[in-house]
Amino acid sequence: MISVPARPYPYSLDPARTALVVIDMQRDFIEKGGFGDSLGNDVARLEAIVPTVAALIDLFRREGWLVIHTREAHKPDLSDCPPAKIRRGNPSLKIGEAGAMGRLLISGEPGNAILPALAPIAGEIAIDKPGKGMFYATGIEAVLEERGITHLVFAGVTTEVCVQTSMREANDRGYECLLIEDATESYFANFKQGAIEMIVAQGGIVGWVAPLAALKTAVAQAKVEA
Ligand code: C5J
Repeated sequence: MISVPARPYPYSLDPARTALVVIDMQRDFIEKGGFGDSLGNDVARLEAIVPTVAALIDLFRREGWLVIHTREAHKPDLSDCPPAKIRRGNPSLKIGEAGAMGRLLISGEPGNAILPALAPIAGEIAIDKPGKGMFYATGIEAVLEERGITHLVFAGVTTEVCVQTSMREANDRGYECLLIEDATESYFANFKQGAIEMIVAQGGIVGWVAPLAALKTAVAQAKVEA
């Protein structure tokens, strides 16, 4: 077991049973002309975490640990997108309409792709999710069970929407969840901080939070002690 200094208390993980989940690091949320931009958000805030997310993915790849990527994505015929979701926010461009990077939030469109710097490689899992959470209508639970995964380390965007929803879904299913706080971001700084505090409150009611440096140091330390 590897013990990571974290809030609200150290997080223990078994590498053989741990996966990294990188939530929605896709052009639609991070680049101008995408879905996030259409809702009036300042997308530049999210781009700042790309190097940290890349370093976290790199750590998992070097250790040979499982990496899972998610995309918020709908089928081209929108049969998996509730009309309420399309209407929500009265955006300048709606889900399914053509924007600067193709149809917004539609699987296979250029804007729906994960950023090239963070793109999945062979052996990694990439899932499309029609909702905010990674478990709703994705089939990922069976995949995790088959691989014996019990611990999930989270990164990605946005902290209080798809990351927090996925962590809560995972927590309710019994997974031990750690959020890497400098590898997640929100369009709203106070929402990121608020989500983090909600996760660690009440003895870690949703899970644990730690910076990437704490995870890296713990992994290196475990090797020295082995
Ligand atoms: C949002 C997400 N914010 N990936 N999606 O709609 O957090």
